[in-house]
Parts: sequence; structure tokens; C-alpha cells
Amino acid sequence: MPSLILVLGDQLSLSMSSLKDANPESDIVLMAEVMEEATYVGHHKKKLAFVFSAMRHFARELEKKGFSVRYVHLTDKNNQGALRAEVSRAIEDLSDVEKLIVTKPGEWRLLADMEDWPDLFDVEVELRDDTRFIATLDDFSDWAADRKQLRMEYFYREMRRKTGLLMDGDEPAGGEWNYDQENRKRLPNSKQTPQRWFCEPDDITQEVMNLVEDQFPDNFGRLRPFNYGVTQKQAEAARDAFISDILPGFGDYQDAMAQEEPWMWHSILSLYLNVGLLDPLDLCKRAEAAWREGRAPLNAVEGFVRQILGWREYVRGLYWYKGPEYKNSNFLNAQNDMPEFYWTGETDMACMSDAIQQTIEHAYAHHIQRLMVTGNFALLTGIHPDQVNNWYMRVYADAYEWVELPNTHGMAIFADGGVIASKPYAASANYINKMSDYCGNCRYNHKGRVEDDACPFNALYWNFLIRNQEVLQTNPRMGLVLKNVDRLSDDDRKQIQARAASLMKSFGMC
Ligand code: FAD
Ligand code: DLZ
Repeated sequence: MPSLILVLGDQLSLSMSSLKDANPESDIVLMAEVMEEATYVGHHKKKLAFVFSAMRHFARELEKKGFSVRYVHLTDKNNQGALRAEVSRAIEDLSDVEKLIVTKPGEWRLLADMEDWPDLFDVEVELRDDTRFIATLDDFSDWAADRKQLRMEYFYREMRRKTGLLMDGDEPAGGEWNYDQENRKRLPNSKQTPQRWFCEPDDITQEVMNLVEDQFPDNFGRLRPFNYGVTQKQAEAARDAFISDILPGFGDYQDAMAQEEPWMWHSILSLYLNVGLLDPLDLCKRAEAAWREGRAPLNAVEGFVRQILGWREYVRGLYWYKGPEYKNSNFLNAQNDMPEFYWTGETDMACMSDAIQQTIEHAYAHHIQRLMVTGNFALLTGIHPDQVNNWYMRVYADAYEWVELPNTHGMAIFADGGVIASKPYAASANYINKMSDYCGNCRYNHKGRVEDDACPFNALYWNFLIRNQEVLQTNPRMGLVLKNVDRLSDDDRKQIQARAASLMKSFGMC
């Protein structure tokens, strides 16, 4: 008897649990472009083009494998605009469907909706676990259950042991678990960044780009040129080019930033991983093989594997472990509005302008820009967590709540009070200057604190510490930094607070 298999826009893997026992002869795969998913946040135009084009290409792949695919285009006359309504319409139209099979979605919002489906539809509904991750959700909760602190590093070590990745017997390869200390080089002026793999849009992507232009003209971001891959084959080509040409340099400059250098040695693979065009375990194994065969150094490969086997798996586990209430905390009582320049990049702060302009252009910024530039600014100025989370969901091609939320809410703005980070990632211009060439190209002086031309990050940093001194006082990792606040004279404090207030006013924040 036929089953209807719903495949979502970020479930584009032939190995999906929903497809594992599918019978192409009898089963029907449903894929639907719907306004509800396209508008629950106002996605970047490039993300919309990427997801719709990747969905259309995946439907073709399924058809080549002999599946019947019921593909609903966004502008189809009868499109009901929501996944549940499209499932309902498909069940009605097909009349002999006995069972609906879906792999669980990546967001609480949609899972809550799907959990009502058994009561709504006259067919059996089977929600299957998403098996594309290296750790199961039970693995994560078993690990987390008796711990006071859920630090990524210990989860990562457990995952290394579990998978055997970068292990020599029971010991970590090279003797250390973590080569983070070797991943903090500044980019020398003379060093050229490498050429990257990109591709030209085919007819399907061109058609989707026209659709996005037509239906979402006011969304954030620049649509053209569009050069991301949209098929598994293209994602694999991007992966192979990364492993052979870029990975060897990944470690050294992992934390570095440079003006008009959006990619550095980063992989630009998150958008493919997150929709299922690449497999995370396979990617880690390929990176490990590059080290074992002498094609990449250990600090690079360990750093890369840590991002995927460690951070990516950890934030996903934590998102589901903490539940939908996780996003409601506001530990630092941040209440301010996001300044307009987050949407335009029009600010004299060279680092903010560059990170935001790249985001507009590419729907991409690398991790340190997200954390230590735009995230740090939001932390220091106390932008309300809902606004910060909303911004990160809207502007990046790889944004899905399971990965965006822990990174933003926990890592960047400490709104969870320390579930993820042991202390706030608050930094002054000193850090940005150390890790980038931004300050040399900026109209602000990175050394000044309260003068008219002083870098805003400095007064905002000190003001952040003054404002949050009491609530951070009990954090053992903040002791040293807060001692410096105690040393400020009354006059220093007043000047810092006055400068911070005047900056915030000039940014339209209060
Ligand atoms: P690389 O630097 O090449 O890293 C390799 C891979 O490791 C990435 O492709 C990604 O899959 C994984 N990875 C690296 N860091 C993290 C991390 N902290 N958490 C989870 N996976 C990680 N990543 C997303 O995929 N989607 C998001 O919506 C997202 N939002 C973020 C918001 C903030 C505030 C911060 C600080 C980070 C966020 N990240 C997010 C994590 C990280 O910034 C991106 O994964 C990375 O920049 C993607 O670029 P890349 O593929 O070149 O990564
Ligand atoms: C991101 C996205 C977009 C823009 N559009 C669709 C869509 O039209 N149909 C669909 O099935 N999925 C889409 N997606 C991906 C979903 O939003 C994603 O599956 C959920 O957020 C769960 O992770």
C-alpha cells in the first residue's frame, strides 16, 4: 500500500531515514515550496534561491532513481502555502495513501506542528529520527544527564572516542585533544588568500532566482551573482576542492579576519551540510585521511574536525536537550533595539561594515566575524536576544534554528547565562586589532577609549563590564577582568558611561 513521504527543504539526502525503506514502485515523495517556510523569518535572498533550487534538483535526482515525486512549486495555483495543508491536499488527491512518513524537522516550531498530524490526518503518521548526525539525541542526553556544566570540549572528546576519529588507540592523535592554541595566527600582509570553488547557476537556478526576485523583492541581501552549488555533486566538488587546496591552511588562520576577505581558509560548506548535500561523518573522515596521508597538518585537520564533530554536533544536541524554552532566557537583561546599520552595513566601524557588507553580498560571514564582530557588538550594546536571534536567522544561507540559536543566544550574547560559554565573549578593539587588519583602515582609533574618535568597541566594552558587574561577579572566569573595573576612578566610569550613552544614541539604540 502506498506511503506518502514528505521531504523538507533541508532533508536533501538520499540516505534520509524517511527514504530508507521507500518503494519507488508504490510510494510517492512529496516536496513542497510553501510560503510559510519561506516567510517564518525573512530569509536572505540567496538562501531562498539556494533552498528552492537545491529542492528542485533533489526532486530530479529522486525521479532518476525511479521515484514518483509530487513537487509543489511556490507559485502553483493550488499551493496551500503551508506544509500541513499540502500534506492534507496530497492525501486527499492521491486517495489510496495508507501512511505518511516524515523525518523529524530541525526546528521545534515545525516539530510541534507535526506532532498534531496524527490527529489531523486519516492515515498513519510515522515521524522518524534524523539520522544524518554523528551523535544521536540520546547520545547527547546520556552525556549531559549528570553534568553540572555542558562544555563542548568534553563532549567533543567523547565523540572522538566514539567514532575513533583522530585517535591512535585510546589516545588523541599527536598527543593532544585540541590544537586551538595553534589556530590563532593573524594574517600577514604578504599572505594571499586562496582561490575558491564556485559554480555558475544552471537553468533551474536561474528560474528560481527570477522567482525570488519576483516574490521576495524586499528581503535582505543581494541575490546576484549566485555561485553556490545546489546539487550533491556540486557540494562534493566544493568539498574536494576545500580538502585538497584549503584545508592545509585552515588551522593557522582560523580566527583571523581581513578586510574584503570573506572566505579566508574557511570551508564554506555549512550551507551544504545543513540541507543534507554533504554528510558530516564522511567529511570528517576525508579530512582525517588528508592528515594521515600527509596532505594537511594536524592542527588544521583537528581544528576542522572539532568544528563539525565537536561544535556542530554539540549545538544540535543542546538545542533539543534544552527544549523550546531555551530561547526565552535573557540573563543580561538586554533590552535595546538593533541599530539600522545591521541591515545596511552603513557604519564607520570598518569591522562591522565589512562583516555586514559580506553578509549582504554572500549570505555568509565566517565564525569569528559572527562571534567577535557582529555578535560581540550585540552583546556589548545589550540588543534584545529576540532581535539578535532573528537577525542571524535572516541573514545567513546556513541558518536553521537548531544551529543558529545556541551559537547566537548562548555563545555570542550569553543570554543563557553560561550554558554554552563559560564567560561572555566580550572584547574591546584590542582583540579585533590583534586578529585583523580592520583597525588600520578605520576612521576610529582602536587605542582610544572615550575620545570622539575612539573606537566604539572600547567604551562599549567597559560600559558592558560596569553595567553587568554585579551579575557577572560570581563567574570565576570574570574575576580578573572585573578587578580592572574596580580600579576605574569615578571620573573614568562617568566618562565611559557618557561616551557609551552618546554612542548608543548616535546608533539610534535608545
Ligand atoms: P568552517 O569554519 O569551515 O567550519 C567547518 C564546519 O564546521 C562548518 O561548515 C560548520 O558546519 C561547522 N561549524 C563551525 N563552527 C560551528 C559552530 N559554532 N556551530 C556549529 N557548526 C559549526 N552555523 C551554521 O551552520 N548555521 C548558523 O545559523 C550559524 N549561526 C551562527 C551564529 C553565530 C552568532 C555564531 C557565532 C556562529 C554561527 N554558526 C552557524 C557557526 C559558524 O559560524 C558557521 O558554521 C560557519 O561560519 C560556516 O562557515 P564555514 O562552512 O566556512 O565554516
Ligand atoms: C528554509 C526553507 C525554505 C526557505 N523553504 C522551504 C519550503 O518551501 N519547503 C520546505 O519543505 N522547506 C523549506 N525550508 C526548510 C525548512 O524551513 C526546514 O525544513 C525547517 O526549518 C526545519 O529545519
